[in-house]
Amino acid sequence: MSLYQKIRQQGREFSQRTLDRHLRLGVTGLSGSGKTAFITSLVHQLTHGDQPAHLPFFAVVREKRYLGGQVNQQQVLSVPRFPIEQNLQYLQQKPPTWPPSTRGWSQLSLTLRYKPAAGLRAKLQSRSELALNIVDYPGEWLLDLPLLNMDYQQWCEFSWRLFRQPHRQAIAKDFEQHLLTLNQQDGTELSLQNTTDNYKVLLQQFHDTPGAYLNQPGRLLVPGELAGAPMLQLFPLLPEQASANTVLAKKLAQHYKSYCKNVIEPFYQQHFVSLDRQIILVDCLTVLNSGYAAIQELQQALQLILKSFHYGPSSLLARLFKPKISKVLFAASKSDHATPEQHKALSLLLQQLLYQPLKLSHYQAAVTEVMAIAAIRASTSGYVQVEGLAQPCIRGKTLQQKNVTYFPGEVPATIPSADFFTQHKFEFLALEPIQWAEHQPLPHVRMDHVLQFMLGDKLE
Ligand SMILES: Nc1nc2c(ncn2[C@@H]2O[C@H](COP(=O)(O)OP(=O)(O)OP(=O)(O)O)[C@@H](O)[C@H]2O)c(=O)[nH]1
Ligand SMILES: [Mg+2]
Repeated sequence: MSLYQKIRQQGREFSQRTLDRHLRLGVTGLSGSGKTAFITSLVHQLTHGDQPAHLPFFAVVREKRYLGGQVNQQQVLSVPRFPIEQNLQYLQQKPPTWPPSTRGWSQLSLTLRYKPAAGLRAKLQSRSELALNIVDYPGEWLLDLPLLNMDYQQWCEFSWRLFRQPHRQAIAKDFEQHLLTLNQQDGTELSLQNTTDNYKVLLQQFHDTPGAYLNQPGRLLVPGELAGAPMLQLFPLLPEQASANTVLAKKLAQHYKSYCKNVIEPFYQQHFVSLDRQIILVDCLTVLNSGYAAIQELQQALQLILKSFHYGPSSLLARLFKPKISKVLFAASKSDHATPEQHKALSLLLQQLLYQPLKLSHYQAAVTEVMAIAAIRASTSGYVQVEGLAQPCIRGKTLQQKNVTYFPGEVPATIPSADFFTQHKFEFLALEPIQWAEHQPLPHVRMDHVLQFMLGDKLE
């Protein structure tokens, strides 16, 4: 982006923010939590969903004041644009499929038009506008944020404590062995690259292990435009190796510092520092499938990530010069994998999972809410008769393209104990999207509640 373009864009945003007509919505979640599906649904609901029956809880639509939303033309052509049209195409295929996992960052800006409800704005204007900015990125990159609060030595200690957890230990054995035989005075390019390649294999194995969420650095898994950059030659030495004054330890500490300064810090500044509102998506059902250790690691990951955000009330001056997140929605995503009467338990489970972070954000005075949602509903719900009794069930298509009608099981309202998991197995199935045509509203669960919580007050 040229300096001139940057200044122009910033100027436009500044004037909209001065008028309080601009909102940056942060969509936060680990890889696979449903960020891309959520943004796709949000944009489609805002640009097509003006039917009160489809979004009954979204006041501006229910009150027939919504005049429509429009995706803005990208002002700066070098900025990657969120591929909304392609994502919708995936959902329209026969059979429909989910948009692929995200490999780089992209953004989209929308203009929402509405009739003000009452007050001064309604007296002065027959229509008003709100600009909405959203960014998508690979979930793996989010896990880099906690690295900003550690130095290389601390990261090595943190990593090896993690790698010694029961669900990771066996997988990390080969890499540990590799490090033990490594010449600690060899800081050559070839040696660094070789061990980095080994570490990359380990990270990929972790990534494919259910419940192993905390895989750092994120750019080793999804390098984006950084593929081949020397600072990506990065891996955690064993803590006793990292604290020794060797050529290798010094070189890796240098790469770590450079990675934090040149990659994580700018990414954080550009996309996370000035958020106004945030939705945190958590896939609680998949983590239940993966067991107790997975739940603990998910909690740890969320707790670490949420420390990176600034929460608090938003005055106009604060919004302009020291932005803070004033509203946070904790959403249990993919709730359509469970039957509707289980959704209450699902949001209670999420609330418990986030106990620490929630306490933190309450403490810092953001308005928070917890709910179970599905950005793009992939099942229909109903009842089947079992021995004369109506049993709730859902219908959908598995990823193996098999039509199924079943009761996926009860969702525990609190985190089950480690013992419970030794006797009980949760099996919430992943489902393919429902066949859908673009002129139809995109099926969802509680996206109208999400929109009302996130945007309702700005569309008054
Ligand atoms: N049933 C159902 N499945 C969903 C929903 N949203 C996401 N999924 C499933 O979750 C998978 C991951 O969703 P994404 O939106 O790609 O997740 P992401 O957070 O963008 O993941 P990364 O791009 O890897 O960071 C999808 O491929 C779907 O299988 C939903 O609302 N309902
Ligand atoms: Mg994605």
